[in-house]
Amino acid sequence: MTKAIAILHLSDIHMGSGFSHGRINPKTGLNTRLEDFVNTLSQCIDRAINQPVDLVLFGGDAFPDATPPPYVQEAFACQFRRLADAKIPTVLLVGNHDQHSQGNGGASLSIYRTLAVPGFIVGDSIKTHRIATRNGEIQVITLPWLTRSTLLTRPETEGLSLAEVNDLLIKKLEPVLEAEIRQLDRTIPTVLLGHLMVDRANLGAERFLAVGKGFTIPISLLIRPEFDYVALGHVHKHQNLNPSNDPPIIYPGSIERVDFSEEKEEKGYVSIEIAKGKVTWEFCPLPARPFCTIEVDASEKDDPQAAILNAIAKKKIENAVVRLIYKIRSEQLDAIDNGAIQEALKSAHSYTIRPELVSQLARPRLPELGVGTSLDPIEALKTYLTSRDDLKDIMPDLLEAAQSLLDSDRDSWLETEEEKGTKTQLTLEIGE
Ligand SMILES: [Mn+2]
Repeated sequence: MTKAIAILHLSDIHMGSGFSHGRINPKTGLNTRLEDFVNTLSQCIDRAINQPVDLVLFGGDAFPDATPPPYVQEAFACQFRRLADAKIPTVLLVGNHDQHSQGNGGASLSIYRTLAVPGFIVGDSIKTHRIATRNGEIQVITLPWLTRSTLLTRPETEGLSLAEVNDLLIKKLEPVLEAEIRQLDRTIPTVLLGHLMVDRANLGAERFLAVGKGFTIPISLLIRPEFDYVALGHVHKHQNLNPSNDPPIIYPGSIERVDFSEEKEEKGYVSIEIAKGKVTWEFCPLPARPFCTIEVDASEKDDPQAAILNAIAKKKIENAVVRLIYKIRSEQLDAIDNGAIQEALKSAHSYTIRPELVSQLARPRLPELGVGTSLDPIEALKTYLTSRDDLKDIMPDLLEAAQSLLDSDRDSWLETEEEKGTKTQLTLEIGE
């Protein structure tokens, strides 16, 4: 009977994001959301040290981007350093948010290799790492977020549609992965650690968060008898893509809610026991801060204020990040007492209030987009984006993504210009 190796698998930390959902803690001077992320991460690390586990696998996306402010990097490093102190081997996989996309800028996590942190491995290439743990050896194949520049040259993709580029990438990836699989030691357990979008994944929040930069991997590439466990990152909603568990193909999901799209998702990490040919895993929930959306249509109510207060009273808002969205008619504006609404929301951790005027919703907000004017979809999108100052930075990417969608005959999540630095959001919620 061989000993089992205990692994803690976590992913998508995104430390430093969502500051708009927090406030400054007067005691520390830090945004409370940074403190939340540090708190949940520290609970993962506590578990790893207290159990103790033999190996920690991080599935990628440490920060919102590759150049986080120093104090955010430090907060992250302080937690992972505890693993190094406890002599727990750790693999840090590079996700799409960790890659610097301007040229060959490296990744935010590469510093851990540069500093030669004992026991730390940075997974920024497709490679097999043989790791000696307290309970035996294990091999981990790292498969970081792939961009088309990883596997393809520019001339190869010239003139190809997005779908064709996607297919070509998969064709290139297959033999590379196969080569790693061929040289595996069949006598010790094997984990594939990948930051990727699997075609079977239920997108959850990443759909809104990062966009479809990059391509989709068919699950058949991951269901291999050579793998005892497939540890994934990228999708923020926890899920097992292979319920028959041969092998388990697991997204642990993010450890904290990054935005409101994750409101209803449970957050946590995965604890694994692995021996060659035998694996068990368990999702371990983390006390992530709750998010709460309160939507009220008060436009048909005699007493809109009472309707809004009622809706607030029905929800558990204590210590939650709350957003109140209510609809009223412009004639009802005088009946709204903002002070009283704010008082009712006082126990929330933070809140935003968004009134929507029904009469205003009924007619187009941009005259250029009104009835009787005909615009092609791109012109219409341009007009809309020009009116949105907050989207100005990503406007070129959005237009390009929209054009690609129009050009391709099927939905494709592949971007056309990998060199673009900004994160494009393909799923534009008009009116959001
Ligand atoms: Mn990601």
